[in-house]
Amino acid sequence: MSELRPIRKVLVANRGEIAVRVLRGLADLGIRSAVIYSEPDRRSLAVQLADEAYPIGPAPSAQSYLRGDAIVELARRIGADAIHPGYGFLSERASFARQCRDGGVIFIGPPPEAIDAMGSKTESRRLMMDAGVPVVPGGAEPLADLAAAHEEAVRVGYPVMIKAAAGGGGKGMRRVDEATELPSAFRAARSEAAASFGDDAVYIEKFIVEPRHVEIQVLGDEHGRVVSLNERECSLQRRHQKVVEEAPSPVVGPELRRRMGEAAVAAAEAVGYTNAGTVEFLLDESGEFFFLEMNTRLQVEHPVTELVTGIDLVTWQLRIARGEALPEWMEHVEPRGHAVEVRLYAEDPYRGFAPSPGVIRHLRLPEGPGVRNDCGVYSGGEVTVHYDPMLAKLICWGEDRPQALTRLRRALGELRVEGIQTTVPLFRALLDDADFLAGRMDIAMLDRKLAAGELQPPEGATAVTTDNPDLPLVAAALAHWEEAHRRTAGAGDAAARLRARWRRVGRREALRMPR
Ligand code: MV4
Repeated sequence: MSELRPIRKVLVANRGEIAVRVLRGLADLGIRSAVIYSEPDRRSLAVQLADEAYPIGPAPSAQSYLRGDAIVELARRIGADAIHPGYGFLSERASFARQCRDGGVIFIGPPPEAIDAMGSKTESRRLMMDAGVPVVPGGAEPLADLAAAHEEAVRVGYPVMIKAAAGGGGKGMRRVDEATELPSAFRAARSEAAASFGDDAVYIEKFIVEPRHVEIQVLGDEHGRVVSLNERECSLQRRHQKVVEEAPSPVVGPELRRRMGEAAVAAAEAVGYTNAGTVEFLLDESGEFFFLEMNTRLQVEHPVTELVTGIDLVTWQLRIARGEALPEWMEHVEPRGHAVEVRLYAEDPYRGFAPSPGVIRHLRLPEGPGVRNDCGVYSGGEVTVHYDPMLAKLICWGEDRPQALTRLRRALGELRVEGIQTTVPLFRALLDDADFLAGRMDIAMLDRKLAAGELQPPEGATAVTTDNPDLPLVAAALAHWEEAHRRTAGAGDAAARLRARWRRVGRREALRMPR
């Protein structure tokens, strides 16, 4: 094996759970780690776990985690051979990948040309059509004017979707059901595209009704091999934010998996892709799938793929970046068992997902067979309003989907987060939802159920209180102590202090209950 470029030290240009995840990958390869941190992150878990940590600026991302120049300069100064961008922040900026290249620092990700090619929806659609990857029916050219939009919509057939050419993530997107709605939707999509991307170009696609979001994980090396590591089902999302992901998809069998995998590999090859990437598809009820976009980074939900393939994606990102070749066996990886991930956000799901910053007064993470936590916080740590509210991911593996879900139920029962509200009660509710349990879902299901007031916390607040497995223990301990105290009446100050302490435990337990 020729290791063309030794990597001895890596700068992690990110924060939170993904910085921690990358640090672990570095440690597992015996590579020295450094991390940047903003002022509010100075006591973060990533800072505590890294071999070296460097301040990068104040809270606003533009003055800290997005300072590409300063980050490349820092990497050079501290002798880091490479930068891992994590997800978000600089991870999908071709300009940053170029800055790294120009500065002689390895960018752990795809070449800037591949990021650029996938960054434009119209360009990537053209490339995918040429590569034989199925795309949603529609145009590949920006629409000149309203007349062109009318013509295209009739050709494609209503309902249609107007999308920003420069877009992604749902911005500048409008569903249009009939011709009368087209003029206002066209204008709205245009101005939103201009505001969001500085480019008002829009195009038209057929609207796919109630599809699933199924994506394929790929890895590409620098020796011409691109492999598919199979699919993740990501339909459970709220307003374009994924909430639950799993692998494999409950509706993808070996044949569809093979075809989607081949399409994803063709997509990656068409843009000269290397490193880890994800090809997103819409999968309709008939089993037809359509390329949506490619995410040119490591994704939040990568652990479900790791758990069903046994492949450590972060260490492979590093190995690819130092020039290693992917082994031949990676062409034939089948999912083993089933994995489910839930994202713990510091948000109150029953108050409109309002942010819930504060100090984490107590954190008890679940453990045991089939349980993995990718967590960026700790007991006593503070959650601020400055960044994405995702605190941690809980990922459970089982031999099959029912066992994975049973373990998730067990793990959620063990989990305690005190001091802030989290999305945990929503997951408990989902585990009682017949559609979710049956694997029936589409991209609109979560929003639909939330709007209908479904997915309330199981049995309501008081019932949950009696469910708390700790309360009987506390009660028994208190009774035992009081009995002992009666027999040694007059034991004095120590006993009074102990009694006061038990009362505090009781009060804390009461506060611990979900509201
Ligand atoms: C679509 C679609 C239906 N038909 N395109 C949303 C974000 C962007 N990445 C693409 N999106 C969609 N494009 C056509 N032609 C439905 C969505 C969509 C969606 C896609 C994936 C995951 C969640 C979604 C939620 C709402 C809409």
